[in-house]
Amino acid sequence: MNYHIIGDIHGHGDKLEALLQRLGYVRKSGCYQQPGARVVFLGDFIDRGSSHRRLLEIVRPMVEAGHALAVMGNHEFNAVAYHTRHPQTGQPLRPHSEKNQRQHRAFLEEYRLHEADTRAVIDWFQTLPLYLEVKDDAGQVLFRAIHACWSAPVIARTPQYLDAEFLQQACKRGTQAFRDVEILLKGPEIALPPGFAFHDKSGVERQHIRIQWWNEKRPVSYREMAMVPSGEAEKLPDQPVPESDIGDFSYGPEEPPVFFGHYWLTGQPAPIGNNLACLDYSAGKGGPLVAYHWQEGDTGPLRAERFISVEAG
Ligand SMILES: [Mn+2]
Repeated sequence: MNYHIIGDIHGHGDKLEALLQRLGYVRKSGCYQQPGARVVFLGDFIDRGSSHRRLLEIVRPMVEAGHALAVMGNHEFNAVAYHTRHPQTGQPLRPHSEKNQRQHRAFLEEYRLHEADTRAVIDWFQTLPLYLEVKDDAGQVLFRAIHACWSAPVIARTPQYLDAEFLQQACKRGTQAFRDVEILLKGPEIALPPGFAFHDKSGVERQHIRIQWWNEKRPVSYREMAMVPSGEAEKLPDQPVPESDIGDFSYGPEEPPVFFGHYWLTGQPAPIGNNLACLDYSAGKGGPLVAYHWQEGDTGPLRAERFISVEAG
């Protein structure tokens, strides 16, 4: 089996259709397919673009017919919470605040609140796993897929699918479930020591850094562990990060390859490490939609020449 692993689409059904065609998928009886090949979607289907319906009418049939697998992104998680009410209080699990509404607006323009087709799509989001291992016929793991961060200890204590009770827990700030879902779907962040800060891409001053969760150097400094815009790393301390902050994060070279999205990368698509590849190259903000072609029988390091991008639909 060949696999095409596809990064964050964010409402751009035109880019998805162009990429699938480029990869050799053909629409038959309303469903894109290719003999001997399957897609793995890394989540964040929604929010931002203006062709959600077109996109979801491609993705859902592919997953339901077994031509694709998919994991949940933070935007699908938020959507499930936004459209689900707490059974006791009757309040939405994600408040309909101005900020949350704004983040979700592009989706809501195509799928209106409380309508039956919206409910159907949200129910489908809830069936998506938080993490996935793709195996060969002999049961050996070929590779892993997750929206933002593969952390073995977090995954070990987190259910693969969101049932009603876990969903309620995960929407409650301060719970273990809330923290764990943030790590898996948004990636871990740690606080800088007092007095330190950097500026993010929008120029906003921040005291928390996103970390390279795969970095297994120990001890490791804040500067080495941080994912910050170029030029900002020098502002970070050269002192070691306390183990209590990063004990759950590392990804050894002997582990199966892991594909993830979420990080809004730019530039020439390439692996982050021999067994690590991020496939989010900002399709939601004018960037290309990117896939990785995993060929049957692949072993050894991931390769830059297996990345395939389309700029526009
Ligand atoms: Mn994301």
